[in-house]
Amino acid sequence: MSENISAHDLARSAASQLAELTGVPSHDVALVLGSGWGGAAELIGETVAEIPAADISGFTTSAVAGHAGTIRSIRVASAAGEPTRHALVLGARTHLYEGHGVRAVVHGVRTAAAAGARTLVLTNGCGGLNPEWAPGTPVLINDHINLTATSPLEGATFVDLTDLYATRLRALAREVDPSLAEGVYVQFRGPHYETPAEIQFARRIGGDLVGMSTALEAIAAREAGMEVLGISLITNLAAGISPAPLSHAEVLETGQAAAPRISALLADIVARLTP
Ligand code: 8IG
Repeated sequence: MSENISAHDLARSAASQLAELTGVPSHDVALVLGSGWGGAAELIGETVAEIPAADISGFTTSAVAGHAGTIRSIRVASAAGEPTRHALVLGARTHLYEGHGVRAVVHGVRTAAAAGARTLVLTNGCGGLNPEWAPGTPVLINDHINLTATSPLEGATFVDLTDLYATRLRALAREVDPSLAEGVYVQFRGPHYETPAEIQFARRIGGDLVGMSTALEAIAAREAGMEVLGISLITNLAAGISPAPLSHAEVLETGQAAAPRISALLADIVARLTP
């Protein structure tokens, strides 16, 4: 139990450092920007402060190309007459495969919750299992399957994960783009991509999207009482779905090509989020 307390204490002290460094005492919404999603921050609103994640307690610097290691506080562009809202944009995701443990993976989410955020938007780049979803397609996550064999929760913390990816927020996202498809996200540990046999397994157990993030973060967010929206960008067809081998270069290229559309989508969604 004392270990559990220290993970949350670390998040609370990170949140107070953030409040001090950004000058924004409390944030309303937090976003984790994954592969391909980095451009969205500019469109969400005016950046009030940008802080290297390494300056905040508990954050490890990410080694993955395409993952920005900064945390931004953004004043959300809202309609006239609406109260000003502040978004915390975590460009620095820690992946389980980096080997810093599951606490490090969810520290950003816990920090965002401690900073006041009641809504969390998790984005990622992923592999697609449906051949009709071309690379560059954004897909709403409607549920997940956690194949990491771990949990961010410590001790007898029995948390309900029904409607983890809030139906309400998915409906709100579809108001912005009615063409958005939905699917089940399967988190693997990585860092290797799957074998074609593992992708067939993921299909048979009900998966639509495969990746190396998000599920553990969503669990930690639910523990913290946040409402979660998850959106994946399909950056590649999963192994064996297309005959082409997978490459991180392809992932980055697809992300760049899709950036204008998905950034605008995300900004429109954030503008409509109400606590
Ligand atoms: I971007 O095909 C991206 N991340 N596990 N499989 C897994 N993670 C991914 C993939 C993929 N594409």
